[in-house]
Amino acid sequence: MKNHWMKARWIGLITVLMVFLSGCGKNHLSTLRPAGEVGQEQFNLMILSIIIMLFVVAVVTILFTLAVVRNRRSKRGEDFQPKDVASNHTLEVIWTAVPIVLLIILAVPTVYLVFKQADTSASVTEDGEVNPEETVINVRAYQYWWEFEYPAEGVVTSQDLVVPTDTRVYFNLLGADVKHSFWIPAAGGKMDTNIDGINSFYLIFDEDAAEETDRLFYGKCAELCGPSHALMDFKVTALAEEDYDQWLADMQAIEEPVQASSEDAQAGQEIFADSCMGCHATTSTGAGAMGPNLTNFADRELIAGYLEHNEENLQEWIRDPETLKPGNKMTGTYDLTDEEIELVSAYLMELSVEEGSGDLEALEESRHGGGDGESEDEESPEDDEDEEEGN
Ligand code: HEC
Ligand SMILES: [Cu+2]
Repeated sequence: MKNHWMKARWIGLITVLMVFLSGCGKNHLSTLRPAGEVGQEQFNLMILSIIIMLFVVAVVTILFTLAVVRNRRSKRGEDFQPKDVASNHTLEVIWTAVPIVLLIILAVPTVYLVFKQADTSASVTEDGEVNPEETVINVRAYQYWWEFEYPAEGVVTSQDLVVPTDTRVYFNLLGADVKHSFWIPAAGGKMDTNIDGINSFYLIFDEDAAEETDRLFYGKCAELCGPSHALMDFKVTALAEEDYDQWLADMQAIEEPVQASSEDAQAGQEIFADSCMGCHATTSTGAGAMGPNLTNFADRELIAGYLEHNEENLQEWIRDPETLKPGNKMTGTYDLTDEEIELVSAYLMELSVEEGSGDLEALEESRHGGGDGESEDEESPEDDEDEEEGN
């Protein structure tokens, strides 16, 4: 009797777990819901290997069960000896040939896709320059943040990656300090960012998939790189081609640091020039800096890759980055009073490039539920963020 109860409890537990798991697989960060061709190909490969695995498991289980059931002592008697099939020629041929065939079935598409997805030859011209016809982005991974350079356009940004939809986006990956790994689960990857050589691949972001997720995908560092590895996130905004071009033009237009408008922000700008400018650029040029480029800081989705973007969090970050992101390279490099922190954050909150492109502002509002309900998607990324950050 008790045994039956134990069984029922297990079934209950497993059912609850399954319901729980079905909550996984959000559009904007799941490998299981590919957002483009590369992700889809990798997903298909996963399915193929799972089918082959299940086939092997099924065949072995059936043979094993048959052998056990048919040769039971109670049925066959005490002295029964099963037939000796050691070195049976036919059987040996079968169990050598079948795995070889299975491995070939797995190997052919795998090798084909490995080469196909690593083919970035279109991203360079014949004389080795970046091809201006293609979207090429140089990614540099730092402990614990990301820098994105658009070499053909001369634009640099950080933390929030902006890409066009429905076209190949070529990435050249490099690590600045230790080895990291670049991963946008919904779109494909991952690939290591090494220190001593560039790794390249491309991803595609479908326009339809982008619309479903309010144009926001999640990116991650997928290589344990230090105490704040888990906080080394970035966001990907996938825009239709013309909005993307507009964004690039807006970035390019900022050739000089934007003059702060309010009085507080002006005072903040001076503090920034004294204490922060050494590491942070406020024009969209110059890759390889000590800290993230802040040209479009106010337009970003998050602060430091994971904090909700508001002035309170910004001040907290400037006051005590070490608590928020242990081991980061900004800690202890300046000494500001609370008042100075307020002024400098007032300045940073003015660093926006999106005046020119109303579409991006509308997008921002729909992501944050401020708009008139463009985001019907009940699994909008916003919901998820609330869970993750526990606000
Ligand atoms: C020694 C170089 C250095 C100095 C000086 C410095 N920072 Fe930073 N800052 C960094 C680094 C590195 C990061 C990235 C930290 C991380 O996420 O791991 C960062 C991140 C930030 C971020 C988050 C950026 C983003 O895109 O989310 C803000 C905002 C910021 N710093 C503001 C400031 C301000 C304001 C000052 C001056 C009071 C300052 N920093 C001084 C190096 C520096
Ligand atoms: Cu990392």
